[in-house]
Amino acid sequence: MDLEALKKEAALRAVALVRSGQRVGLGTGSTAKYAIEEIGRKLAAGELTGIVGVSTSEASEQLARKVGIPTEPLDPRPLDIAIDGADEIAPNLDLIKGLGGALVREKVTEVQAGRLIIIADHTKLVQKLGEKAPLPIEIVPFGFLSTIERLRGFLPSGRLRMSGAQNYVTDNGNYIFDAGLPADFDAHELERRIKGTLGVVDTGLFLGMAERAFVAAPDGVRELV
Ligand code: ABF
Repeated sequence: MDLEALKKEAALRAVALVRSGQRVGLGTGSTAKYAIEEIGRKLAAGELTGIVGVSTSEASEQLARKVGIPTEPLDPRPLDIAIDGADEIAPNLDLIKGLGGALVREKVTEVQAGRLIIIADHTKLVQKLGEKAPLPIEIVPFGFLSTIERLRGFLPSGRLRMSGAQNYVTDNGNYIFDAGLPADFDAHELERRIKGTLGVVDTGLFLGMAERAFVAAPDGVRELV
């Protein structure tokens, strides 16, 4: 089974938790795409009604519209559920997210969700965060070299994300510093320290936010809680 089929399997398991009338956070990335498509399919088939989607990126908003999911911008009302991918999933369901560039909108949206359901293929499982992926950190463009210098004071390895010859720009108009993580660190302390760094908007550490994860492997979908 190829990775795309696995991602879709995980996505379908998550969408099975969505109920008619719910406000649903729509994640970003190639796995979340399958969830958005499945919600659209269920709406078209009458298997779901009255869904309102809240998108975590411009790309997801466009896809949601294309597949017929009514959407609304985020407002202070809670979301019933959000479904999103991840770049790394630790055994306690702490996550690294943001290689897709949507970490701030994802975090701002998903913190309001009663349930955050993560969907992924088995390559995203790690024993410790930072094992495979860098930690994306969104920073404001103004004075970005100074912000990076401050971050390098305690995260010496890492680089500004590029898109070809240009700096990569998020949906919020910001830049991303992809930091290598040290071998040993306390995730909450690291999050506190990074967010306390002038010029930082937020990090791709999603700690204690996920309720469960559906992780698809060739021998089946594992549900982690
Ligand atoms: C979003 O998409 C991000 O938080 C994460 O960076 C990425 C995962 O993408 P994919 O599902 O394409 O691997 O969920």
